[in-house]
Amino acid sequence: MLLKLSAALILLLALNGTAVADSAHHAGAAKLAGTEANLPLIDGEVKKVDKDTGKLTIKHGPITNLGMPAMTMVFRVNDPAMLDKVKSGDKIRFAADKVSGVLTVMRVEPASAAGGNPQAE
Ligand SMILES: [Cu+2]
Repeated sequence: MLLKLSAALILLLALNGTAVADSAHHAGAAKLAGTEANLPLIDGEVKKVDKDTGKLTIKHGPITNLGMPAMTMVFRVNDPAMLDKVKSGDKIRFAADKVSGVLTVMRVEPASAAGGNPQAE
């Protein structure tokens, strides 16, 4: 009787575990698909460009999607080409997210682009 009960319990746990793993998998896939487009653009100022390590030091405003207050800190960049687009002292707007636990700049644009591009008119 006891043996039968534990067998049933184990079966239940196994089924449960499968369900949890499955839903986690789907949630992860959905997050990946929509992540970058949904990230808010943060105001920042480039303090340092480090092409050797692929990192940017940015003085940034609050990053709401990461729950981070304004500060100056180092970010990894998602694409090394970003390091050629900015230089120290540039005012930028950027999106940041955690990629494998590392704070990463996902996209960056000059702050002036938001106010209208003269070339587009
Ligand atoms: Cu920060």
